[in-house]
Amino acid sequence: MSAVTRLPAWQALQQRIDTALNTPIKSLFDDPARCGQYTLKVQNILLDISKQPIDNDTFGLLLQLAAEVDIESRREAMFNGQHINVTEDRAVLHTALRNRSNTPVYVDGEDVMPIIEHELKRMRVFVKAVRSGRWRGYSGKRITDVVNIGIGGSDLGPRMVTQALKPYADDRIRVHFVSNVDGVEIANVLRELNPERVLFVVASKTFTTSETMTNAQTARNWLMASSFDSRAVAKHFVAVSSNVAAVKAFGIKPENTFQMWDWVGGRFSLWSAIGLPIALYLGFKQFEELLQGAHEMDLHFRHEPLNSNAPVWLALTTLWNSTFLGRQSQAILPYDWPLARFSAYLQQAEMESNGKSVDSHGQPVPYGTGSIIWGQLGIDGQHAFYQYLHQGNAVVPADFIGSIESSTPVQGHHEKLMANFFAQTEALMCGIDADHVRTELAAKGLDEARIEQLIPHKVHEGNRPTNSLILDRLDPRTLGALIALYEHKIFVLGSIWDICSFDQWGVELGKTLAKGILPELEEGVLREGHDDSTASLMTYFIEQRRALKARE
Ligand code: G6Q
Repeated sequence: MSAVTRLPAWQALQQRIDTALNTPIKSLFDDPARCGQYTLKVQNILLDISKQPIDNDTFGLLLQLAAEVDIESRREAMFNGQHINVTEDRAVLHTALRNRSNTPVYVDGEDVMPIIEHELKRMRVFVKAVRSGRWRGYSGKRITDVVNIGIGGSDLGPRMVTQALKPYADDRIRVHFVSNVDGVEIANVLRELNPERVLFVVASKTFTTSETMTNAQTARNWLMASSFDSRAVAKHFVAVSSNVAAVKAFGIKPENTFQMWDWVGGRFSLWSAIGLPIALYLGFKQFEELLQGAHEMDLHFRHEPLNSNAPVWLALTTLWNSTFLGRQSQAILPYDWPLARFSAYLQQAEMESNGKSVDSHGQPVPYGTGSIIWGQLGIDGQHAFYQYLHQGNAVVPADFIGSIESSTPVQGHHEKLMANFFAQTEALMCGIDADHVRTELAAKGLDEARIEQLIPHKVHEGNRPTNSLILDRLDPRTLGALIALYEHKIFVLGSIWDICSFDQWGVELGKTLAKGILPELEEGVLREGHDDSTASLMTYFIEQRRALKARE
């Protein structure tokens, strides 16, 4: 038995599983206090967890469990720069990147705030130069397009945020993203652009990531083909990295290189210079608003008691559904078009962080950890996969996210959108029983035999858990808070599961194998040691490629 499963609250929670599975969620509302009790308003975000299979006793025990694993001390350890990323022996300080309180944050005895402020200042100056047109391309033309070249944590955050805050952008700068090593992506992006007016941001903490380096080289060649002068690189390339030497070797000058540090994890890095495309697209003031919103959520998370702490609440709903009730996936369903990429963003944040099966001491964990995160815009999902959510034989807890005010109001649209938000969460919880279906079909004049035949197909069992998050509006500050809310949720879950949420060793093996396989594909010669299946697929690929080339 692991240490956490021996805790009194964990043991008591196990005794609550049957009750939770056999109590209709809607019956919990017999308690008239429930709505108020399970709703929190933090900054511009209303969080309602009342539609969860969590009664007062269970919630009390979940909070007790959070206290028994000493979330408070773990939280302080993170904010105070202790090396909570134990396997990489690093601090985890994305919170310092958005610390707007003018207070020091120490890593190994050194206050990191001055270097953060310094880098922010450099970003501000650079963003102003580009957006004002003072920074010009090699032929003297102003920059109109920014292309971020990066992948994973160096792509998903800025890509999601720039889409989410599009209504706050002016038309000075367009922004594009290239992450995939499939040449189709970069070719599609470059086809639309004029090399004299493009700024490439090569975003890579390590500056060794093969996809990013390949794309950066292709972009460089594309620029050279138009400028015929390697000095043009200085006008059209900047980098964000912690590997200054590799950036220099690529040909980007130190003055065009923005720093990040080893205590910033890739998937938590949009608050650093990795957010440069966001600032270039929206202006630095809006970027600062994003930081401010996240900082305010940090203050809430750090100082609010567990029983009124939004990230803790969100984490406990997932813990209960996944680890105790065995629901392995979770859907993220925004009813706010700008959040179209939010579930893709959270997919990395949660799954790379908490997709672990050993605890911080390297022992196998005997309970379910990180959920499978998936989703897309709710309205589109309704016409695609909601059938499964309502009547599939696995229960998928879902977070619904909507806003009071649309960031781009269009007459007659927003109420229709939100009517669906409320309808779906109501339907998922309340369902519709056989009597209801019978009455409905009888009213339509169907005969009894047909009615009985249809009933099992039309019954919705309901009892499907959802959280509702309602934002005042999706502005930069609120988005910052929303992202930070989920980041801290991930931290709380990792702390309870006692796993290291800040490493990602599981992505290494495939990368290493790909490095070995590349020369085999290029040279067309297989080395020993592949399993039979992979060897025969590679042989097929090599032969087909040879045949293709022979035909060219
Ligand atoms: C995130 C991961 C990973 C990383 C990418 C890109 O937490 O570490 O997604 O961001 O692999 O790495 P580089 O920024 O080093 O290119």
